[in-house]
Amino acid sequence: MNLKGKIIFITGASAGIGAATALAFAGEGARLLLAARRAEKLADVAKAALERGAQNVHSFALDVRDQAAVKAAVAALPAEWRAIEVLVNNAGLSRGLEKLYAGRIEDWEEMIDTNVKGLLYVTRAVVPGMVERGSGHVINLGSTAGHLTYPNGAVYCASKAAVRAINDGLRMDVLGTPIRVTSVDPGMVKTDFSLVRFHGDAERAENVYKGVKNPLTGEDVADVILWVATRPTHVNIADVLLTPVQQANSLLFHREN
Ligand code: 8X3
Repeated sequence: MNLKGKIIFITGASAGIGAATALAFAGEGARLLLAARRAEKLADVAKAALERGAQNVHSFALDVRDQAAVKAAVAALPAEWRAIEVLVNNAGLSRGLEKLYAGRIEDWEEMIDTNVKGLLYVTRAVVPGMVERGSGHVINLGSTAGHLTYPNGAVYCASKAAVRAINDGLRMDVLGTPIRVTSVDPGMVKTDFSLVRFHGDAERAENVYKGVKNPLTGEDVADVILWVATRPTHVNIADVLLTPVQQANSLLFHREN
């Protein structure tokens, strides 16, 4: 599908995979709807996207955990921004890496509220318009963690397993419409992901990537997201699992000293 002039809605677009995805779609001459909690960071992404070739950018602050805010933000979109062609449900995070019985309940709430409930709220707000217009594509950000649980990560892994189930369920529920539904499931990606997970502990975050040659970048994942979106409209890519070459699954890495 040619994305020139098409409206692409990306959540969590202020950094990492979200920001890289905004730039990738910008290169196709798309129109970008960018949302994230940090509005000031979004302004930088918007500027870069326009320089990269985006036809237009409309960005707004949004916390996907706030159901009323999600509903209101989508309802308040200017008329010329309503026909969303691609929704990239990217907003998500991990918090903590502890045994389940020692985990911080606030961390669990944040992951489940963002990765699962937030994704559902945005989907619920956007997909009816796609069905009505008879066109659209929902791209969910899953994870290798949704395919194989790792120790100390039960809740994050559960949230990504939920994304898998929601992705599959939505695809069944839009059957009979032209809507496409895809999950893009990366393994190790070098972004602020680990820094966020460890509440800003840079040393602990850096250790995650230690010895892993060439982890994925946000751009690598954005490239796959763009690929699934640009397939012919009769082709639905259900799921893409991608890792760095030195990662076999969410438990097994090759690390060099
Ligand atoms: C990111 C992959 O293994 O760090 O979703 O949880 S992992």
